[in-house]
Amino acid sequence: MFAVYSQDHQYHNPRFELVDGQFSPPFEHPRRAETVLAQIREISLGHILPPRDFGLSAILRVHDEGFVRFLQTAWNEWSLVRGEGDAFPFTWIGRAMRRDKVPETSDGKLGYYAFDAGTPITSGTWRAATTSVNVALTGQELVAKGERAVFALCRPPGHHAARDCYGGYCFLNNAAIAAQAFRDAGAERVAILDVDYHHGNGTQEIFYDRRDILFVSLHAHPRQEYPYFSGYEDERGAGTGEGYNQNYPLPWGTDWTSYREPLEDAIRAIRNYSPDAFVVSLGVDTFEKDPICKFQFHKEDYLRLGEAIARVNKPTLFVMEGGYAVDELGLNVVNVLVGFENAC
Ligand code: OKP
Ligand code: ZN
Repeated sequence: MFAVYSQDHQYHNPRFELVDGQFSPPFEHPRRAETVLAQIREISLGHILPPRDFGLSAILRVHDEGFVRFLQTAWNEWSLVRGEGDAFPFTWIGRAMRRDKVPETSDGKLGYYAFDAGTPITSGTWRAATTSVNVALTGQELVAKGERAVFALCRPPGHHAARDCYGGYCFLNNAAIAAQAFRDAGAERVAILDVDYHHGNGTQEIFYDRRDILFVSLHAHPRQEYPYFSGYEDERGAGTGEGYNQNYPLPWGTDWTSYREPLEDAIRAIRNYSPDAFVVSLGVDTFEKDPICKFQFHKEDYLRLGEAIARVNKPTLFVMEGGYAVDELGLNVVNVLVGFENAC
């Protein structure tokens, strides 16, 4: 299997993250991608290709233009007022406040476009986030041209980024942009399976009213877990997209034994949909030792997960999302890819 990687992810290297009311070392850091790269080299997964530059057009198929321009200039505008540190919002749109007006100032725009306070924007965030999109799109192009499967080693991740919102360590939605690119390259139906521990609220929102892109997600229940306000079972899509969004919220403590059935159900739904292309939002923060998550996957379970994904039996693009147990991260990711390849 080809992998796509660029070291430019390193341009997103925040100094701190707001965790439990304190500025602490970030969970989402450059070493994550490097350890996954080392592990795919170690097992000789296949050639590792650099991304090519796709420009902004594919991004603008999915994201709001004002939002994209904001991300592009956010840190520069912040630094003119606030100096060299990373940009954090300090305000939010309250329930009954105006969401139809975008403020002009740095603080105002950060509050308008962010949905959490744990996602700093740094001087290099735009460069890293657009590279991450290019990694996904390079993988997408290879799959569209006939590869059975490609692994896009994206960083920063993307599945929390919505049409005009960033948060959850995500700025641009790599998986959604790739799924739309499959459609634009002629695929009639695209399925996305999100196995990250957290609900992919961004991907869900982007395709919520569409039936040409099926979104299926297994994740920790939002009544207990981030992102809290999205990911319930009754979110099933809207309008012509009704029935084409499927959530499997699962309780804290979920292990492979209790994950298997909902996963089989999800895979069955995707097979019935018969997509022309298949995108997997691959987070391995379901791991028992993940520092910010509460599922109980063991390392061998990722082989089984890869086998299950292979049963969809369609051209497949893996897009890297979360996973924060950095010592085991590479092995867990590779186990999914190896399990997949062995079952093909
Ligand atoms: C991104 B992805 C820790 C809070 C962490 C943010 C989680 C973002 C996850 N106390 N909150 O889906 O892996
Ligand atoms: Zn996650």
